Amino acid sequence: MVVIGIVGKPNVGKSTFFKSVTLLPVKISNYPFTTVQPYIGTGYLVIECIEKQFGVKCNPRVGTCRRGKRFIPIEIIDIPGLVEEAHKGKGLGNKFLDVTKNADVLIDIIDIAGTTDKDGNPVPEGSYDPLEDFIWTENEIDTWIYYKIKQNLYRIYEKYKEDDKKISENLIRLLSSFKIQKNIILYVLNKFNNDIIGIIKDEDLLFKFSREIRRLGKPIVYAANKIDLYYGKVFYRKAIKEYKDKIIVPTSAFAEVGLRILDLEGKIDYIPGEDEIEVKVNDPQVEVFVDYVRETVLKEFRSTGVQDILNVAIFNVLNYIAVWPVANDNLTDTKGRVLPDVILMPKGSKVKDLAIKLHTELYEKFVLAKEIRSGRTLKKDDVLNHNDIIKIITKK
Ligand SMILES: Nc1nc2c(ncn2[C@@H]2O[C@H](COP(=O)(O)OP(=O)(O)OP(=O)(O)O)[C@@H](O)[C@H]2O)c(=O)[nH]1
Ligand SMILES: [Mg+2]
Repeated sequence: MVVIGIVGKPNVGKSTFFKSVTLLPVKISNYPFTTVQPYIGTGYLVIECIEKQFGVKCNPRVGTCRRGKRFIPIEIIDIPGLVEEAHKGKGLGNKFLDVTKNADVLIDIIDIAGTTDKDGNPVPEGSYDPLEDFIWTENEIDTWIYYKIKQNLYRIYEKYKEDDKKISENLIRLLSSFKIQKNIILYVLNKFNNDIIGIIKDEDLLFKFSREIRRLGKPIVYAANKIDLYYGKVFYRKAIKEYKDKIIVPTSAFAEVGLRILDLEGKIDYIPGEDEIEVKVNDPQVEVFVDYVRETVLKEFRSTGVQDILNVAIFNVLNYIAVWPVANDNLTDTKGRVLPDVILMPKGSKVKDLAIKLHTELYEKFVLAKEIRSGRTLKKDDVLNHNDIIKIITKK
C-alpha cells in the first residue's frame, strides 16, 4: 500500500489531521507532545469512479464508492512532534522518525496561523511567524536521513574499502529499505559523478548528496494548517509568495475532523474534498459548526484541503496513476464484482509490474493484456496510463 508520513512541530494539528483521515480515536489537545508514540491507520484517496462512463455500478473489494467517488485505501503514519535539533535527540519525534522510513511521501503540517511557538507551546494567534517552520523541519528530516546514510556508508566503506561498485550496491540496498527507488538513487549518484568514495570522504558533499536523495526519494508536501483562523490566511499568502518552489496546500484539519464525524453520525452529508454540505438534522450546534467551516474555510478555499493534500501527494508529487484490473470485458472479476479494484502505481509502470503486483501467477503465465476502454492489446513491457482498465490473459 502507498504510505504517507505526517511530520511537523508539536501542537500543529498532526493528530487532528490523522484523525480526520483515519477516524481513529487518537488524542488531540492544545499542548506539545500530546502524541508520544507513532500511530498507523488507513486513509483514502478519492478519485472520480469510472463506473459512470460505462453506465455500471461498481462493487469495490476494498474501500467504497459514494456518489461516483471512489475511495482508495492508503496508509497514514502519525508521529510525535519534531523540535529543532531533534536529530541530536531533542524532543520525542526523533526517536520515531525511523517509522517514516516506510513512507513514500511526507506531509509536513505547519501551524500557519502562528498559534504555537517554535517548540509547540500555545501562543496568541499570529504572534509567531510560521514561515521559518517550512525550513527547519525540512532540515531536521534531511539531517536524519544524512545520519542514517553516513552511519551505514562508513560501515560499508570499512568493509569494502575502495571498491566503489560494491559500496554503491550496498547503498542501493540500504536506501531501498528506506523505500527510495533505485532509479532515484542512480540518478542522484550520477549527479555526483558516481564518485561514491569522494562523497564518503567529504562530509559536506555527503550532506548535499543525502539532501538530494531525500528531496527526490522522500518528497515533502506542506499543509498550511489552521487556515480557518484569521492569521492562517495572512501567513498562507506570505508563504506561497516566499516558497514558490514548495507545494503548499491550505488545510483545516479541525474542520475536516468535525465534518467527517458529523457525516459518520448521519447528521450531515459530506464527501471529503467537496464543498457542499447538507445538514440533515435540526441541531443548532451542528449548524454553528457548519457555518463556521463555510465562512472561514470553504468560502475562500472551496475545501478543507485535507483530501486535496492526500491526492496531491500521491498523484502530483509521487506521480502515481490509478489502474483498474478486471478479469472480463464486462469489467468484472472472476466472482462477478464490477470494477473490484483500483491499483495505485508509479507513472511509467508497465503491464508486467501490474501483473506482479496482482499475483505472481499472473506474471508467470502472462500471455498478453487488453486495455478494455480502447480495446488495445498490450504486451508485458507496454507502459500503463492513468485509468487504464486492464485484463490480463494467461496461459491455462
Ligand atoms: N483552529 C484550528 N485548530 C486546529 C486545527 N488543527 C488542529 N487544531 C488544534 O491544534 C491543537 C493541536 O492539535 P493536535 O492534533 O493534538 O496536534 P499535534 O501536532 O498532533 O501535536 P503533538 O502530538 O503534541 O505533536 C488542538 O487544540 C487542535 O484542536 C485547525 O485546522 N484549525
Ligand atoms: Mg499528535
